[in-house]
Amino acid sequence: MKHLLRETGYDPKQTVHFGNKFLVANGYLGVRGTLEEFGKKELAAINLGGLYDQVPGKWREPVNAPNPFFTFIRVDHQIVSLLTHKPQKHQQSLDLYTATHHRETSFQIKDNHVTVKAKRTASAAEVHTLLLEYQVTVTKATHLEIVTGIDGDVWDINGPHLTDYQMETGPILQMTATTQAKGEIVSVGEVVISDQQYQEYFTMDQKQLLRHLAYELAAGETVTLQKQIAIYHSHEASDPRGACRPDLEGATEASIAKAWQAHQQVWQKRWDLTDVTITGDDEADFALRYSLYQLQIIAPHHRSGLSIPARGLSGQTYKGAVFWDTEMFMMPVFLHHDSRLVRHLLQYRIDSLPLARQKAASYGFRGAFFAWESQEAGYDATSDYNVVDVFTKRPQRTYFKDKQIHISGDIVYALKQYVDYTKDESLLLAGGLEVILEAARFYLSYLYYKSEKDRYEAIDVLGPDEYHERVYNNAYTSKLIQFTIETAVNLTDALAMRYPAEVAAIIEKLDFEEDLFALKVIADKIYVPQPNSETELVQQFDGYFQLEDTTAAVLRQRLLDPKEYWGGAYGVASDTQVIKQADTIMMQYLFADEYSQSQLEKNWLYYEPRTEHGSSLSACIYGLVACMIGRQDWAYDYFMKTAQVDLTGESKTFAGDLYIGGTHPAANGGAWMVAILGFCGLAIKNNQVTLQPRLPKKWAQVAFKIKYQGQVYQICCFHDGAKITPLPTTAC
Ligand code: IFM
Repeated sequence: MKHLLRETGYDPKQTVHFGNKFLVANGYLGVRGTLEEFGKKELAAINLGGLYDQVPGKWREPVNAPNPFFTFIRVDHQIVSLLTHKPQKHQQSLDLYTATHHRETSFQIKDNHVTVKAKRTASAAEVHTLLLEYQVTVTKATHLEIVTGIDGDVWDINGPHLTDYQMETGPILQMTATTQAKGEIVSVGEVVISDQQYQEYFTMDQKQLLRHLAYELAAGETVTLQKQIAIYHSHEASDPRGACRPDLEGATEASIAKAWQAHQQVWQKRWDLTDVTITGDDEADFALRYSLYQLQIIAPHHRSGLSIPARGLSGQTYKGAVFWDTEMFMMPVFLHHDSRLVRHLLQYRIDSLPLARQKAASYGFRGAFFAWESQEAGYDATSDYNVVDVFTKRPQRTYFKDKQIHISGDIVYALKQYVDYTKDESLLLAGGLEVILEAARFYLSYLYYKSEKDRYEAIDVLGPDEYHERVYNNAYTSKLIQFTIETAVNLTDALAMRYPAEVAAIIEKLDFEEDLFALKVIADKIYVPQPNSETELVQQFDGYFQLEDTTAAVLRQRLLDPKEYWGGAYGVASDTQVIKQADTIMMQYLFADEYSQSQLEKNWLYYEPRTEHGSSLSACIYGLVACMIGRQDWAYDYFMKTAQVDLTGESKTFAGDLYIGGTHPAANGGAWMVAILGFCGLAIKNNQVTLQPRLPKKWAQVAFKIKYQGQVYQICCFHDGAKITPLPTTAC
């Protein structure tokens, strides 16, 4: 089972892509896969999840911490690094099983062959701990200086976010800085242990604090430096500077070795449950494992109430905000392994309820309208002008924030999935039901009663396909509204039977009696576009079929500038049937039981050629539905595209000067969904684990585990059946 990602040779053009591809993270922070000597020009960053800052006039985004991995060498007083010298050999690798980043680089400096090896990680056992082992070998007697410290001159997209740098030297090197807007404190400390004698001195400038370790090495000697790092910020500790100290004081070689071990043990346990093995297709096998790696490094195992941004912890793109990506694309895989983690993620939405209420009220509605680009406590960071027109350079009005109302329903959908899968109703009583009721109340106040048709319509909305704004009766949105309202009514009734006092208290607290009655009255009058009786097609929104019928390829030829935005008021796609991503097909995937095979197939065949797949959320949904209609041959390419998105780096990374790249956790989750829910056909039916394998031709077998109702199942899928074994028995 391949678990090593390796790239050999050094190509500076790959630096940005490798920063994402070789990411290590632990749910608390992400360390971009740049090299130790790199700085902000190479987009080196330690991205702090959930800690945001705003510089006046710029977008609000997460903060990057000072970089404590910053290290380079001087060989006989001359700096030697990838930024100054061509390497003789270079390789960078990532061990997925231990979430450890490795590099090995050798330089020929006159007749001295100098080799630098480093490995580093962000501990999964103690999330404030980061570890670096740095090793230098020389073939000639050398005066070697290892310069290592904390680089506070960090890369920011909309910064600088840190100010008022405080520096301390001594056995613990520490840099503490303050964010601009809210004065949050970020503190980074480090200690080093060397296996050789050295002379030490410190240097500092405004944003950099370095220790210089000077060695006299004999020919053939190797020096190894162990570095332990602590990072805390104000969300985690009232005194972040002080919090770092106990972690670092008294560090020894043995204690650092123990920290490495503890980290590896956590990962061993994680993979034991989550790994998937695809036999017969090594490329797919590795791509799926890599996708699972990307998801696990960013999952907030350590803290409830934190969620996952759309670009994970790979940087500040998309303002470090949480989108529907988490609920609809990442939660399914997490749910099958770790319901506690899903609870952590859902808690984030429960905690966001006050701001969701405020957002609804700000538009004149009642209930809860959750943030489209959600930051801490549910603050909506979506800009009214999310796109810049390439021709006029003017910000373009977009309606993602105002009209993508399906977000509240997406959250309800995820809550319901959680309860159905775990049977844990305690989350409902601890805020979950309030989210559902307030989402339903929002839709109740949003829906428009069309008297001549005696039905409720969702007008002026924006569905998953972001190229068509402000449409009427988007099927996806309307279906999610109907689902939310039905869920609110049914769950309240069901829960009231088991927990009458608690439910009565919630209804009273929300003053919901009348609204509950109203929801019951309108529930079966909500208009959701249905398949046409002849064509079996569901129209994406009113008037969609009347738009110009063309393809993404044709639109590409119409572009005057390759970076033009396709949607909005004047985009090339806006007046055509070309859509950005799965929309009606997404709805049919979520509610597949309500459609016949023929309806699913006809819609797939209609919408796919009209889909640009301009979002990394699209391919997996087409792959899933292709599996559902028994077309695994169609599904395979969508699976590979989804599973390899962060390996190939083939998505856009820059729009003009704006960096928009990063990792794609929704696609990573989508890869698992296509493989396990699609190709293996895993489903829970009548509280039973069921499978309906429809494997791609070259896959001989898929082996994986899931945890359902506290029981771990080992599952093996073949072309002609499946084997489900409750553990501890080993199956494959
Ligand atoms: O949530 C998605 C959206 O559906 C399409 N644009 C990018 C967002 C973040 O991934």
